[in-house]
Amino acid sequence: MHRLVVRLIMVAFSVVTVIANGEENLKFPKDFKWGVATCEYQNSGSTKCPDSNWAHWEQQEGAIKTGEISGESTCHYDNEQRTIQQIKALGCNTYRFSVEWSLIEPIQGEYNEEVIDHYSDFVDELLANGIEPMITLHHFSHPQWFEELGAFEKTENNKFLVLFAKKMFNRLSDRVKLWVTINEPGVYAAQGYYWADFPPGKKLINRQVFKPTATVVKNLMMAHASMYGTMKRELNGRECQIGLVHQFLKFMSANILTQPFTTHLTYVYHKGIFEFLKSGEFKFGYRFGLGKEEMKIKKAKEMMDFIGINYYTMPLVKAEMKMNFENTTCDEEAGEYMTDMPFRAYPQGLGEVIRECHEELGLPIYITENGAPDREDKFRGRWIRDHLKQVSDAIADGCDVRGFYYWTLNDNWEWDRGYSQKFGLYEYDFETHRPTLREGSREYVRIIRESK
Ligand code: GCO
Repeated sequence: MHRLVVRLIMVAFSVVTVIANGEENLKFPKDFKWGVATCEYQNSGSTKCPDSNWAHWEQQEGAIKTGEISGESTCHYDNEQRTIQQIKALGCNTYRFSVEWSLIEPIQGEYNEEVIDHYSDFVDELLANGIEPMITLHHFSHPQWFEELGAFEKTENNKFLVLFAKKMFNRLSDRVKLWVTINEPGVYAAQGYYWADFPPGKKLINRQVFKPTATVVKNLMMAHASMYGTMKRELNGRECQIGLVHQFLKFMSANILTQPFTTHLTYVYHKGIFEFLKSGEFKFGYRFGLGKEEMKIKKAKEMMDFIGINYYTMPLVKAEMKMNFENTTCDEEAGEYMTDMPFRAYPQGLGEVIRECHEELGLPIYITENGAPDREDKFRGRWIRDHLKQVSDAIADGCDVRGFYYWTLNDNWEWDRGYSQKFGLYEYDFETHRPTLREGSREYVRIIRESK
């Protein structure tokens, strides 16, 4: 309550800046956090992280649609200064990145202190450059030994992630104030167990189809709750905010025939989790033939200090589809367009989910990922402006959005799609290892500059 009052006073007194941005007016509080988001595995690849489940997975025939392996990617781990200079050139004052568990604990129980020191030094460097770190503890990649133990298929494995979280938190929470436990539990479970195109690629466990999706989501939620509780107990008076990042992936139907399918998919990726966050009651798979799992633990408010929204699209489905979006479309008459993945640009969806979170969860909000794959840089600037307009409008309506992290800094490894998707604000030359700011990205730079 006290924090809420302080926050309201701060918002009331903070000078709100108006940006003359074409016909649109974008307004952000003075203390708004401007960021970019990355993931270590996607940027350091299997060369640096050979003990990751992803390094093992991508070697399998057919696992990666482009037939590539991640290799060195953008050599993120060994280029801290370059990363920092790139972030500064954008005018950003915060950076979301992941600490790679498979590098830190490549063998169960054996921590590599050098790697932990590396992240600690990186945090110091970020802070010295006026960039606030936001750390993600689990971003799809984890040690292969954890995968071989059954990862989140078994509740008893959660303790390994909790121990890792505790170790990193104790080392860095004197300086890192923003923490994400798990990135996109819904996507992790759906890709790994429902579609089976991410590791471990299992649709069937004990002959029960789809049951694993429900079990894995449930265990991820329990892992989050345990991480949160453990980290909070380690605070010792420090002020840290700990949250969960969820992708708000809702599917819409282009025609009535696809409605049962879109309802089902929305449930798998989003609704089952969101209902749980609202009520504390988990009834995953209920009525959806997913294998039933039930539990009652805590509501979002009791187990997170903020919600991280990852938002890209609300796919418009025209026929039964696989997760490669091949049967999705857009409404061109309404000014919509397709990105390269291809999914449609649907900025109003971001406004909708921000309002939904504000009303239903009542927690501070960070937009922890938003961005577009746009190889030719045809619409990046427009995408950025349109999505930030939604954020600005939601703030004007009273939603407590505290920051925005663009996905992502450089073109990088897009999981099962290899290097085919160009999400970078910087175009990355994988031969010379040189990043170049894209024209469209200047819109982000401009909006940030004018909001300060
Ligand atoms: C995810 C991730 C990122 C992706 C990004 C673009 O949503 O899968 O958090 O790792 O690269 O979303 O697809």
